[in-house]
Order: sequence, then C-alpha cells, then structure tokens
Amino acid sequence: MTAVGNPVLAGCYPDPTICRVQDTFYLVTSTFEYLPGLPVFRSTDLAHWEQVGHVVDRPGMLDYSGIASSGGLYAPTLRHHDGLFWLVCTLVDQDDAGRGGNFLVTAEDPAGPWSDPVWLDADGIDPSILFDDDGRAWVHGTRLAREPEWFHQTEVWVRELDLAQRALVGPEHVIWTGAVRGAVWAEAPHLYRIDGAYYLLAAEGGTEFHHAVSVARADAVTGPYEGYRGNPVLTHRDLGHGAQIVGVGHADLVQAADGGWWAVLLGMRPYGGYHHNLGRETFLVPVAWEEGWPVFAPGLGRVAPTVDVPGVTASARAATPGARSGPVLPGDLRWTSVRALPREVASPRGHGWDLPVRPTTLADVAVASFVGLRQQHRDVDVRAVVLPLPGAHEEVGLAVRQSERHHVLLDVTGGPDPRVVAVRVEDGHRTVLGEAPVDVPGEPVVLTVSVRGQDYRLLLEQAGRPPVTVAVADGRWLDSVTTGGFLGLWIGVHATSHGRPSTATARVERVEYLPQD
Ligand code: 6LW
Repeated sequence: MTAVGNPVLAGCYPDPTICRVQDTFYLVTSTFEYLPGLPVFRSTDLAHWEQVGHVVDRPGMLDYSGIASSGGLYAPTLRHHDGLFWLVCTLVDQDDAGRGGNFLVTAEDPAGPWSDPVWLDADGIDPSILFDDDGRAWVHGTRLAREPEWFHQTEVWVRELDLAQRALVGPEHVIWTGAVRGAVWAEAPHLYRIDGAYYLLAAEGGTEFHHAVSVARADAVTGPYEGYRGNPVLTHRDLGHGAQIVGVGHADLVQAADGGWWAVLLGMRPYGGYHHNLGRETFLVPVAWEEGWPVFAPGLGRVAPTVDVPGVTASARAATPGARSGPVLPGDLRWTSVRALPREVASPRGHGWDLPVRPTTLADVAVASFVGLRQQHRDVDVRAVVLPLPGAHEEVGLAVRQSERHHVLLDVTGGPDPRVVAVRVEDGHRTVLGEAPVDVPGEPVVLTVSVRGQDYRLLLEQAGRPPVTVAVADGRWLDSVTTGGFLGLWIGVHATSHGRPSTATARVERVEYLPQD
C-alpha cells in the first residue's frame, strides 16, 4: 500500500465519473464553457491518471455560442457496455435558446473519436446510465420537481433506453427526491446493479459546503427505493468551514479487478479564508460494503488528503496532470479555450501560439482569442513571453479567468508607446490596478502571474532589467465562493482589439506553468 495524494486530479475537474474495462479505469469530468470538452483520463492504479483525449474535440460537435460561464457541459456519466464506451451529459444553455439538453455519445476508444451527439428526450441535468444484467438499459437524471414541496426540490427520474434506437422509451418513473426532507438539489444520480439489488447513489445539499452523498436501494430498477438509515453516507458539512477539504459529494462507484470498491467524487480545498480558487477537484475514497450498504472511507468516514491504494508503487503526486513543471507546448491536452477549440482561435507555432487578434474581449459572452490552463496549484508561476502588437487598440497578455464577469488581465498595450497594464474586471466593471512602461518597444516581454495563496502578483520582465511588480490582485474575489458559478480559475494568454477590426496576430513565444508548492 502506498499513500496517494488526494485530490487525484487537482484543479477544476468536477463531477468525476468512472468506469473500468479489465485492468484499466477511465474517468471524465465536467468542463462547462471550455473546449475541448470532457477530458478523458486513464489509469491502471486509480492514482496515476494520464489524459488520453477529450469527448468533445471537433468543431461544431456542440453549439456553444451564447453560452455564459458556468453553462455548457455539466456532469457526465461514463460507462462501458458491449465493446463500446457510452457517455451521457447535459449541455446547459442558460438563455434557453434551444441549444441545450441531454445527449448520448459513444466511442470504441475513449481517447476518441466520439460519435456526434444523439439528443435524448429528457429535461434536467446529471444524466446517468445503467446497463442491467438482462440486457436492458436505463437512463436517469435529475430536474427541478414538477410539483415541489420545498424550495429547490429536485426529483430523480428513470426511463428505459432502447439501445438500438438510442432513444428513451416507455414510461418515466420518479424515484428519489433526496434522503433528507427539505434537502435541496438531489442530483448526480447513479444507478448500479450490485448483488442482485439496485442501488441509487445521489448527491444532495447543493455542490457547495452542504454537499452530501446518500444511497437508496430497490428490488426493481424503477423502485420503490428505500433510503439507507445511515444517510448521508459521506459529507464534510459537519466539519465546518475550516476543514482542509469541504463540499465532498457527487460520487461515482467503481469495482477494481481485485474486488475492492472505490468512489471518485468532488471536493474543494479552501485557503486564504473560505475560498477555493482551484475549484472543485477529483478525490478518491475507498468503499466497503457492510450489511448490504456502502461505507465510505471505512474507519474514518472522511475524504483524507492521502489515501492508501494497494499496488501503487511510484509517487502518484508527481504523475498527476499539471504537476509537470515547465513549458506547456501547444500539443498539450491541458490547453482549452472558451466556446471554441484552441485550434479554432490560435495556431501552434514553435513552443508557443500565434493568436489572431479578435475584437472580442474576455468580458464578452463570445469566442475570445484565449488559450488557457487550469490553475492546479495554490502556489504557481505562469510565465508568458509575448511580443507587443502594432495597433494602439490591440493588447496581448495574460489572463486569470473565473468568468466573463470576473477576471484579471496583465496586458501589453500596442502601438508605438507600449505599456503594461494590470486590470481587474469585477462583476463587469474594469479597474486599472497598475501600469508600467515598456522600455524597449519591439522586443519580447515576459509577463508572469506569480500566485502565492490569494496573492496574484503581476510581473513584467524586460531584457536586462529586474522584474517589476505591476500590481498584486487579491484572489479572494475571483473564486466561486465570491462570484457564484461552478468553476475554478484558468490562467492563459489572450489578445484583443477591443471591438475594433484587426488583422494582427499576437505572437506568444512560450508559456510556462511552474508549480511552487
Ligand atoms: C452538476 C451537479 C453538481 O451538474 O454541480 O456537484 C453541477 N454537482 O450535479 C455542475 O457541476
């Protein structure tokens, strides 16, 4: 046994779903407005996760236009059946323009290609799929209760999936509204057939501080489901806001080849007060079965910062995505853009990117000229080497992004007299935090976001000169506790001409992600 560092996926990797095929586990997480969507990870020991691709990685596979931050792709479910990987998910379209809904995709290889989406006749979010022992399949999900008894009451429904037609058929059954009367957001339902019984695992309490995991059991897939007397089977809400890991929930179960059971789930690690800038991360917890019910983290009842995993030999921490320190080359699977694929907004060039300048800014609910990486470490330096742009209205620089309404920029202004400007966009309002002159126009400059806890120090370096601190932004108004939404932070490079036409291309020579903790 080796103690593996939890989370197993650090940074914004929420709503994990997992399945096993022979000796290999596969895991997918939510991505909201970022593309490519739904990263696929592979592991043979539950500790070392290697990203093998994305589910949504072709232009036009889904329509993200007009999808505001924290809309887009919500919680997926991944299963393997009859030689195929099956994934169900929701594209959430907050302005209800008809782009959204629940869909199904399949792939022979989880690295892709995945099929085009087949839309399912189902509303709500968090779809899941059970392949029953008798060859039938059942899709289930959650939605706001049609006839609610309390505020934010949701109901979990189940309906048969005709595998040949790939369509929901037959009657719908409402099977669950949460273990606790008055519980908000019974969600993330997953049905399993285990030892002849049907088990429903579901989150409740909302994907925040009050998050919890509960379980129910039935003899028939359509119910009635009996809630476990020991519910919730996992929560950290009783630990208070000072706990190292909070908000645990949204669990999915998997049985390893050795017969042992595990759950992956999300949780957050607050620091600098009750703020969790890294977002909702993926954690691993052992599960045992006692008297027909699951026990999460037997003997402890908590999600711990390390977890003993049999058979793991090497240091798992060093292998998790994002732990690698150094330049992040354009082919790295960690790159994402907003509402478009990186290859639709930028071209790889050498160790960096050519970013065609767009009139849109990161404050627009639109495709912006932006490629970014998740902030996966509370202490990290992200450095970009950029060339100032020719036009006075053109800017290229670094962005720390929560959403279009909340972000921080460290930009080089264009034209003959370039400056570096640090800007905070808070709830849509721009504030200049600091400025510094560029002394050698035409030469590349190095922009760095040096993050130490909640201090986001914004630095300028020019050849032959010591680094200058342009401003220090406070990270506490950037995390989802302050801003709302479901996301952790991204740090990336962007370019804009602030609404004016531009034919320029911004040159980003390299981007380095350098963890310091
Ligand atoms: C997801 C819901 C949740 O659909 O947050 O953790 C929502 N739970 O189940 C977005 O991630």
